[in-house]
Amino acid sequence: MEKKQHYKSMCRMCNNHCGINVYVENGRVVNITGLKEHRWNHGRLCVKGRLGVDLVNAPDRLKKPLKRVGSQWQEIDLEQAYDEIAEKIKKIQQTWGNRAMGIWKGEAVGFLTQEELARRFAHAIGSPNYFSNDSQCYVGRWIGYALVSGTWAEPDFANAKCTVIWGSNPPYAHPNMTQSILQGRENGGRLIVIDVRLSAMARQADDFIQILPGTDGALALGLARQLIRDDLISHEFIKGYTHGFDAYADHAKAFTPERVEKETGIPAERVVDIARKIGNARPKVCIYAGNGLEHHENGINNVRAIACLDGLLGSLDEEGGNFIPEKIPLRSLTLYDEKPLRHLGPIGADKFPVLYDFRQECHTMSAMDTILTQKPYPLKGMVLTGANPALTNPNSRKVIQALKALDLFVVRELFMTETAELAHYVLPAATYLEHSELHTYPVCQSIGISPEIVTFPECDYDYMFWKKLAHRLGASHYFPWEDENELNQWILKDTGITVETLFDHPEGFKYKSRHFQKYKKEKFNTPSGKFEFVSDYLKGHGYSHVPEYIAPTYMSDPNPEYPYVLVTGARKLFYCHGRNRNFKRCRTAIPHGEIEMHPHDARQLGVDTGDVVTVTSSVGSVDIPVTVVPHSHILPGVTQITHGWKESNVNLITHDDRNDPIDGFPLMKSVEVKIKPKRQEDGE
Ligand SMILES: Nc1nc2c(c(=O)[nH]1)N[C@H]1C(S)=C(S)[C@@H](COP(=O)(O)OP(=O)(O)OC[C@H]3O[C@@H](n4cnc5c(=O)[nH]c(N)nc54)[C@H](O)[C@@H]3O)O[C@H]1N2
Ligand SMILES: Nc1nc2c(c(=O)[nH]1)N[C@H]1C(S)=C(S)[C@@H](COP(=O)(O)OP(=O)(O)OC[C@H]3O[C@@H](n4cnc5c(=O)[nH]c(N)nc54)[C@H](O)[C@@H]3O)O[C@H]1N2
Ligand code: SF4
Ligand SMILES: [Mo]
Repeated sequence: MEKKQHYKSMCRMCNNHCGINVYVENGRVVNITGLKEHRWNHGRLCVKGRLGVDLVNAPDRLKKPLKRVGSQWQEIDLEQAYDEIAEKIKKIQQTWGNRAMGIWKGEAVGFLTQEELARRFAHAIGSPNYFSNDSQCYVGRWIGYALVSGTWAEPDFANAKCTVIWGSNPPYAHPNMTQSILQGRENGGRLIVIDVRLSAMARQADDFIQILPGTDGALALGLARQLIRDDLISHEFIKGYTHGFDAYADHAKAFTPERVEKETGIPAERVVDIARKIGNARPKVCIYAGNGLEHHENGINNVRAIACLDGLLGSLDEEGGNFIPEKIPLRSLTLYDEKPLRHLGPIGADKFPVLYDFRQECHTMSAMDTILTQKPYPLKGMVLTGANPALTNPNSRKVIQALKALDLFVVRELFMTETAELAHYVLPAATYLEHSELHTYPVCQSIGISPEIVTFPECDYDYMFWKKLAHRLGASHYFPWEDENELNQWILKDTGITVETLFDHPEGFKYKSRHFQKYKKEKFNTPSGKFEFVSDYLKGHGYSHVPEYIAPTYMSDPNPEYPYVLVTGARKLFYCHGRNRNFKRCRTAIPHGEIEMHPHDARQLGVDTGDVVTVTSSVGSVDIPVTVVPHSHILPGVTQITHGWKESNVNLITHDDRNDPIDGFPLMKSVEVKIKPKRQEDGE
């Protein structure tokens, strides 16, 4: 009998890359446990991490390339599939031009190398049209923070005297972060949670501030006003290293505690109290902004208003504050310098230039309109890997209609998802246990590598896929590396670290020890080189230079037809977006979607837990079972639905065309809806 083999690797069931032990018997992954010595997770493994075994061995995994023939799927040889796809890409390029092709990477293939490969391939074949899940994920927060301080810093929770978790639920979404937050608390730090719901994190808090959806900017400005009035600010930081303080302070003046109460629903005296608690802990204050702040029409400015608090408190790049990690000089795979293509009009860059300036990302929502209208030019082909936009992008009906209208749609997947079903070719992908990947951990300033542990014959990993396709499209010189091992060596070349060293350090190789207050020697990565309370760059693009507050529409212009406000996407423990619904043990634990509803609203609607309601916005309707939550969980009139359920897909009712004007994020929270009980006679 074959001996059990043991590998040390990194989990990729979400983007946390926890260190793991992987056990293999007779070529089959049989167990995954947490890697004790790993710098990041210290042996902890969350419930999704364990599901890696279910993922790699799933009976419904795609192992053969499939081609659509009429309404049927036909198995096809892999090389034949590549040949046919390349021919079809060439035809699109010849007929409509290179920019008629789009490339899309999703959350599952992640960031760093996999993201850069997708970006590289797009440019290698002459198209500026790179799309991803990121333009509705962390990019809003990233841009919001980058506008203010040139970077999105990493909170040093363990050493904080006061931690503010704002619109995030780490116990479900970031298990490791939770450990550092609780460590800070054990060390005597205070924990403040600002959320629309009494989340798992909020239940651990010293102070839970329940806020109305989308009104966070008003609170941030109110806190700023109070901190300034009480003189709980860092004069040294403001004087030495910032730009635009007076204009910002002047703007904040209007946000009296009473005004904040009116905008946010938070009692005025609590605003004053929280400001004092935060101010008195300065500079050891960690503020972490989560996904709850995105998907609003004033999202970026709300994030900017929060980011500005770091400058007031002088907590940026402080121990126990928001720490700015130092980078490791990895070689970049993107071709933006070598082969810039902005002149070709990346989709969405005209409407949302800030998104393209900061991220070189195209706008996925605009892509759907472009496919359907051929304006500003035809987008005819799409190659997508590791995403399921038919379920995860707003306005699913339009997404499906658009993706179906493509001349060529290629999907690389593990499973036959809602998106894969729309494709012309579905190619089986390799899981994270089937290829080797580099990953950096900014908080620990360390880097790790994962080994290729098992393989399946026709499940190419991403690099091999892009390489084989590029070779058929006359772009082979952009993909010269024989395999991932050679590629990883090339990426590491300027760091002085080798692949072998990384394999010798499964705990993560520390590339640098931490230094604080680096701004005393180096400039901030902003146009002024300073911390920017106001942005002249934004002003140049016609936006407000101060982080202005605009109330969400359901507050400023309530529509009696849609009396409830819906937030979406609060993470659940077992699921990651559209993933894991095909695993039995997940379905047993959380069998279906739900709308979280206050008892008062449930009573008014005459419904109880388990009853199905129809939720309707101006975009569409969805039927979903009710969960009546405890009184303190959510405010009356506010509801929540998590995305990712085919049977009750909330993105059927979210908005693709109501966007944050700065970064183009879609309105998927603060959605105005009406709710009706679904009666038996309404049918299924
Ligand atoms: N209403 C609403 N919608 C949201 C959000 C919200 O808050 N509310 N959140 C948004 C956010 S933050 C994000 S990040 C997006 C995520 O949106 P997507 O990127 O579409 O994420 P997933 O649904 O996880 O899709 C990942 C797909 O990749 C497949 N996969 C898994 N591993 C691999 C692999 O190794 N290789 C390949 N090729 N495929 C693999 C999985 O089977 C899965 O179908 O959703 C967004 N959608
Ligand atoms: N288990 C699991 N883990 C995941 C994921 C997953 O799908 N499942 N997805 C991963 C990805 S791609 C991402 S982007 C992260 C996201 O991780 P987080 O940023 O932590 O996002 P959530 O866990 O959705 O928590 C968002 C919180 O914001 C609250 N909220 C909603 N609207 C508002 C608002 O207007 N104001 C305020 N203050 N709060 C609001 C919600 O009630 C919720 O508790 O999670 C990652 N981790
Ligand atoms: S948090 Fe869980 S799913 Fe995410 S990488 Fe860590 S163990 Fe894996
Ligand atoms: Mo995300």
